[in-house]
Amino acid sequence: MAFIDEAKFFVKAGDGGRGCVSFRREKFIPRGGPDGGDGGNGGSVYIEAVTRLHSLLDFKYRSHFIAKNGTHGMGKKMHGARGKDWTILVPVGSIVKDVETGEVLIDLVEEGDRYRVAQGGIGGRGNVRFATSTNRAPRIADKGRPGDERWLRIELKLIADVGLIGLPNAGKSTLLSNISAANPKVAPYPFTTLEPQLGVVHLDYGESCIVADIPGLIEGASEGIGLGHKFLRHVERTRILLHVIDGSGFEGNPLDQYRILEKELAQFNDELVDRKRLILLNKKDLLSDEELKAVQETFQAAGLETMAISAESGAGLDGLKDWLSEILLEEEV
Ligand SMILES: Nc1nc2c(ncn2[C@@H]2O[C@H](COP(=O)(O)OP(=O)(O)OP(=O)(O)O)[C@@H](O)[C@H]2O)c(=O)[nH]1
Ligand SMILES: [Mg+2]
Repeated sequence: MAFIDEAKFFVKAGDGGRGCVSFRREKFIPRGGPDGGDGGNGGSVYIEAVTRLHSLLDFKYRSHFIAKNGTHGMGKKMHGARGKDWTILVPVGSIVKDVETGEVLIDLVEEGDRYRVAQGGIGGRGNVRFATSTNRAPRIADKGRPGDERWLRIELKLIADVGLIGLPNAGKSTLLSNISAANPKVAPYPFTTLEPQLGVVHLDYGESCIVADIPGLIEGASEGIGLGHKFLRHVERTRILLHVIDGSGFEGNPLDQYRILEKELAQFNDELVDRKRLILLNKKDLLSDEELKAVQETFQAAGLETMAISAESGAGLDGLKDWLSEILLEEEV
C-alpha cells in the first residue's frame, strides 16, 4: 500500500565569516606587517537517509534548517571557525525536489545516502592575503560569501507492511489509533473511514512496521460495492493482513462475517488467500468469558488463528505487537 507523504522546507547554509584587517603590534617591531586572518567557511546543509525513520513527521515541527555562519577572522592570523554543518535525517525512500524548478535533486535509496543541498559560503580572506611587494600594508579584506538558500520539497512513498481489513464498524480505526500515533476518525457507525490511513507501530528491538487502515469492506466489495473496493488494491502489497472482526456483533454462526469478507478478498485477488493473516476478535470487553471462548473455539475448529483484543481498552494489544514482531522478523530472514 503506497502513500505519498510530503513536506516543504527551507534550507540556508551558513555565511562565510569576514576576513580581518589587522596589523602586527609588538614591542620592538614598530611597523608589523598585516596579520588579519581569514573568515571561517559557513556550514553546509546536508540531507541523509536513515532506515529508522518512516515518516516525514519531523517536518511538521520544523520547516527551516539553517546551518551556522563561519566566524570572522581575527588578528594574529587567526582564522575564523568553520560554521557547523546541519544534517537533516530523512527516511530511506525520500526524494527531494527544488520547489522553484520542480527538478528532482536527489533520490535517497539507501541508508547513509547523503547529499549537500545548500553549500556554506566561503570565508573572506584576511588582509595577510592581500599583501604584495608593492602594497605591504593592505587595508582590505574580503567579506564572507553568503551561504546558499532555497525551498525544497520532500516526498516519501510509504509501503505498508500490514493491512487492516474488516467490515465497517469492526474497530479497525480504533485499533490503528491505539497502536500508533495516527489519529483516524472513529465513530459508532459504519463507513467512518473514507480514505486509507497509515500509522507507524513501534515493535520490540527498535523495529517498527507500517499499518494501513482502509475503509470497511462489505459483501460485493470486489465488484465495487461500498467504499472499500477502491482501496483493496492497496492491501495487495502488504505482507500481513489483520482481519478485524466485531466479536460482539455475531448473529448466527460467528464464522459468517469472516467468510463474507474473505470471499470478497479472494474474488478480488486470489493471491490474498495465502497471505499471512491473523483474525482479531475485537470488542472482547463486550463479551462474557464464556461467549468469547465459544467464538474462539468455533474459529479454532475451522483451523483459523485468532487473538482476542479490545482495540478500545487496549487489552491484548501487547500480544498483538509481539505477534507482529515475530512474523515480521521471521519474514525478513
Ligand atoms: N466496546 C468496544 N467498542 C469498540 C472497540 N473498538 C472499537 N469500538 C467502537 O466501535 C465503533 C467503530 O469503531 P471504528 O474504529 O470507527 O470502526 P472501523 O472498523 O474503523 O469502521 P469503518 O471506518 O466504518 O470501517 C466505535 O464506536 C468504537 O468506539 C472495543 O474494543 N470495544
Ligand atoms: Mg475506520
